[in-house]
Amino acid sequence: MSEEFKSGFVTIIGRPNVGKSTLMNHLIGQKIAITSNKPQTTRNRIQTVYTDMERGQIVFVDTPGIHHAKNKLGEYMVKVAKTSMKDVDVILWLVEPDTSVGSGDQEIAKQLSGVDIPVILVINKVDTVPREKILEVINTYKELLEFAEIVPLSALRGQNCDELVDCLFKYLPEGPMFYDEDTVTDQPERQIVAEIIREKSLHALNEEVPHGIAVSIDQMKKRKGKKFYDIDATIICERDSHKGIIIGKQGAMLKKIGTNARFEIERLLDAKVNLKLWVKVKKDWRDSDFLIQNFGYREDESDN
Ligand SMILES: Nc1nc2c(ncn2[C@@H]2O[C@H](COP(=O)(O)OP(=O)(O)OP(=O)(O)O)[C@@H](O)[C@H]2O)c(=O)[nH]1
Ligand SMILES: [Mg+2]
Repeated sequence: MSEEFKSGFVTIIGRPNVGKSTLMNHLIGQKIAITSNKPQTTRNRIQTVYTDMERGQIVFVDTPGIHHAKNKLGEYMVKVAKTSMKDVDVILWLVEPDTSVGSGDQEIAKQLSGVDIPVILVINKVDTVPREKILEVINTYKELLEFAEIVPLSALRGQNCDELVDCLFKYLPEGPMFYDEDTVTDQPERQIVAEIIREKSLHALNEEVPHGIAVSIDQMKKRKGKKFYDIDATIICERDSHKGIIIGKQGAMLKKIGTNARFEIERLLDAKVNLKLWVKVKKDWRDSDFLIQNFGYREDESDN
């Protein structure tokens, strides 16, 4: 270990769908957080660890997108994101490469103006705009807030991501290794499995259905002496009509979700998987404190 080993916490915040989870996955080189083209994909604080034995260790915190909450789950998610800005060494604020700053980003800028932690602005998705536009976006945001750095990149393509890591090490203090070299995330395997099933549901379903979905793992057992898991999971939705859509004609939709999820879970666990999926309706669960907590979205998780 070198003398100037650095370490610290870096939170990733921004509006929904700007690419926070995609960026974190790319930086650590592994898919831990689920992603989708639907806003409000991430619901919890997800911590991952990047270790460079020469330079240091970065603990990334992926957070739910900050939005105007319409139900209790949304309020919980926004609270998780806002709380994550406390007690960190660097804040990464991700935005779209857009010169018109919406009210959501204006609001985030206001919040950030009060913190004395270095804020790095990440202009993501630069692969979607011409080069000239990037400069304009930089200038637009410069007028909004003072940033420690501004880094344009593409999380999806991995463009300029190494530069971001270099930048981060500039702002991290000297410090110890918080986690051993092999630690990648604080997420239990069971939780990642549930999230993979939710991701495949998000990918397969349209309109309002995916937002009202939660996944619970009812059983996850490894067969003795074998690389084989039996997993029972339930997809919870908010209405009978949604249940019908999730199951699909002769079970086709549920089968598709199950097949896609199983494929990825097998890779994660490095084992064969027998996945059984069920669908249950819990009316308006996103507005029930009891059910929200029951599905693993707990206040105490937003406080640490
Ligand atoms: N073209 C392009 N698309 C990207 C890039 N980064 C992310 N995306 C896409 O943007 C969508 C949202 O990505 P996520 O990583 O789920 O976004 P998020 O900010 O975590 O979203 P929430 O969890 O809902 O707050 C996905 O379809 C990604 O593939 C990028 O650099 N370029
Ligand atoms: Mg996300």
